[in-house]
Amino acid sequence: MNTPTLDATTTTAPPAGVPVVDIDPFSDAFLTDPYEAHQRMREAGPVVWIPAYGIYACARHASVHAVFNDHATYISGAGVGLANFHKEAPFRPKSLILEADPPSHTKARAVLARILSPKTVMQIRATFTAEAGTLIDRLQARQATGETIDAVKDLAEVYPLKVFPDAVGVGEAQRENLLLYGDMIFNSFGPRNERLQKSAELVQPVTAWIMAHCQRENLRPGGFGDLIYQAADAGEITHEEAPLLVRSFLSAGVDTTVNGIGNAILCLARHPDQYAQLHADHALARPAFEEALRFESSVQTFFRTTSQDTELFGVPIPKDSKIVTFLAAANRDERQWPEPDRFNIQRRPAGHMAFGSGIHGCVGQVVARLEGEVVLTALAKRFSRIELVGEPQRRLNNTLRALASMPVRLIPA
Ligand code: OVV
Repeated sequence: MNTPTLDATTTTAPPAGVPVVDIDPFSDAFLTDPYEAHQRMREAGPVVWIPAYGIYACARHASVHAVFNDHATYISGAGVGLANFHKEAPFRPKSLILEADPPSHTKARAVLARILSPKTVMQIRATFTAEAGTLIDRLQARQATGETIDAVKDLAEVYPLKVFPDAVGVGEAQRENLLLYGDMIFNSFGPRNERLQKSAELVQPVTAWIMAHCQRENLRPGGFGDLIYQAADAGEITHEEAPLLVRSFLSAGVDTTVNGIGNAILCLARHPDQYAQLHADHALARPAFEEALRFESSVQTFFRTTSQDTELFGVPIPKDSKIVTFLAAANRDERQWPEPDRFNIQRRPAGHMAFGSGIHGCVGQVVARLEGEVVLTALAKRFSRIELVGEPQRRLNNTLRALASMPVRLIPA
């Protein structure tokens, strides 16, 4: 299970009083099927020790929730990946929201929260709905000519790559760059393994494109990106901070929803009884997407760093320790959910950790939910079944539960 990494990880002696779980959460085997290892960690205790990286880990819902809701003890400013920015320089300028703590986080958060508000969702809903319908009509027509549709490449990647950059105000050309960038960013929260090195090589030629699209002159007036510059005009943030906040949209806004939608479609394809309920009642689109987020969380892990010596569920943790939280494991904790390994769209999984929790809880979640809802609604309206016609392929990522391809047959109603 412990595949060697390119990291010079010295196995640190386990601190006393912490159960040791000997896993490598960034190995191919773990990322392909993490659920058994999640169970082992949850069983071992609320806080465990992973010797391969010398880190603490939380896999239970209660301990993940506790960490996220004590942002003063479990800080983000030292990075939310394995790297401790107190000990090594961040590989890119730190995100002003993700990798920040109050008070600076508060200001950035307020600007993004206003731009990505429920009021914004009311304004973009009609467009997002129409785009989902148009795309899926086109897929149905292509399928009618005998083509096999790939629910990842033709749908889960295409839809967010259309609507979200449109809303941010990024031009149409070379948008696929955002997928490469997202893959690299989410790999960068893990160790410097081969996976990160490969995606970093692939992204190298697109970095200049990403940075250029953080600049005001390349953002459509009135789009989410331009609204950040308007906040700078109003003095809420500085003009130097604006491009970095746009970068957060481009980092976090595509690969997350691509895989949220992909995972949801896979759940529904593998559970035809659940899809049948959705087909019969389109109002289940939203709860179905929510349940898919719980069942196959797009973002599997985030780290925090202790700002002081502390104790978590009786486990002493020294200052400046790294703690990995397994959002996806919390979402299947039998202490929290009845029959956690059952995908059930009638469940109302309030309190799931797929968007995190506390002051860093996903600021884009209303937009993510909108995308998931309208795609699942458009599918439910047109098709009575989604059949897998080939084995879905995973795209292994250090942080994301991601898919590379999923050949399907969409059965018209
Ligand atoms: C939630 C998230 C993921 C990746 C990047 C960022 C945020 C960012 O702010 O750059």
